[in-house]
Amino acid sequence: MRTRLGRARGLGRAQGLGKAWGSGLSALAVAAGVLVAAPGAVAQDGAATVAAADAAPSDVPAGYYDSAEGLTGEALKAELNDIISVSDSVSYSEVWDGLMASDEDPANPDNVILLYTGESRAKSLNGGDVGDWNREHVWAKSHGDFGTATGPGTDLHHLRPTDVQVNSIRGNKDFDEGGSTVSGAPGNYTDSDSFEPRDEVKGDVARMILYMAVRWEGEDSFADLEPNDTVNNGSAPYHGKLSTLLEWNDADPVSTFEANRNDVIYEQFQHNRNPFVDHPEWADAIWG
Ligand SMILES: [Ca+2]
Ligand SMILES: [Ca+2]
Ligand SMILES: [Ca+2]
Repeated sequence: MRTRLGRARGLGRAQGLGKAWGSGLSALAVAAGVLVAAPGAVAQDGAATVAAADAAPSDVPAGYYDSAEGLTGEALKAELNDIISVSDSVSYSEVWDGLMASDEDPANPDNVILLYTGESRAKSLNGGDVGDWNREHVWAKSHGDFGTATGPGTDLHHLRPTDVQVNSIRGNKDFDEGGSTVSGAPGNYTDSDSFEPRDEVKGDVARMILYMAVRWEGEDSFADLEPNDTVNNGSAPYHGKLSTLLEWNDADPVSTFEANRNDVIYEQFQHNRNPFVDHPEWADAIWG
C-alpha cells in the first residue's frame, strides 16, 4: 500500500486518533466502529446510498472548510478554490494506483467498481483491450483540451474506472437525460449529443463535474473549466448540462462508496477534497 501520509496535512490528527490507516473503507470502518454495508448491496450499486438522516461517513479534517462557512455564490466558489488548490498531483501512470485504491470494491480488494455499469472487475484487467477497464475522464478531457498531462487530466476526483467499450460510447459527450440504452451498460442512455449515467451514479457525476469547475479556474497553464446549460460543447472548456447536473446532485445523495473515495484521495494521494461530496448543498449555493 503506497502512502504519502507523511505529507498530508491531516497527519497529526490521524495519529492523534490512533487510526489504523490502511485501505480506505476498511480502515474507516474500523476507526468508526461501524460495519461496512452488506457486500451484495455495495457490489450491485457500487455506491450504497447513505440514508438522508445519516451523516456521510466521510472524514473531513477539522477546520478544513472553516473559511468557506457562510459564503455563497462566487465568494464561496473562490474560497473553495483556495482551499482545494492546496494539493499534490499524481501522474497519469500513477492514476492507475489511485483508482485501484479509491474505487476498490469494498467486498473484494482484488477488484474495482466500474462507474457506469456498477460491475466489480479485477484490478489486474486494467488496460485498453475489450474486457479491460480504463481511466474515464468524467469531465471529458477534450472540453478544455487538457489531455493527460499532470493537472486536470490526472485529477483523481473526476477519474473513474470504466469498461473500455462503455467509455468509448460515452466519448466526450456532455451529460443530460435521454436517448437509448447503452450497449453493455443497462440503465445508461445516450443520444447524439449527450450521455445519461445510471441513477446510482448521477449525483456522483454531477459532483465530479462541479468539483472540476471550482478546482480549475485558469490560474495555471490550463483552461478555466466551467459548467454551462448546454450540450455539444465540443472542445470548449465547458461541460453540461448544468440544470440537469443540479437535479442529479439532489436526486442521488452522497453514498458510502463516494464518501470513501473522497477520503482515500485526500489521505493517500492528492490531499485535497471534493467539497460537493462533503457539502452537496454548496452546488445550489453557487449555481442554484
Ligand atoms: Ca441529448
Ligand atoms: Ca451515487
Ligand atoms: Ca473554473
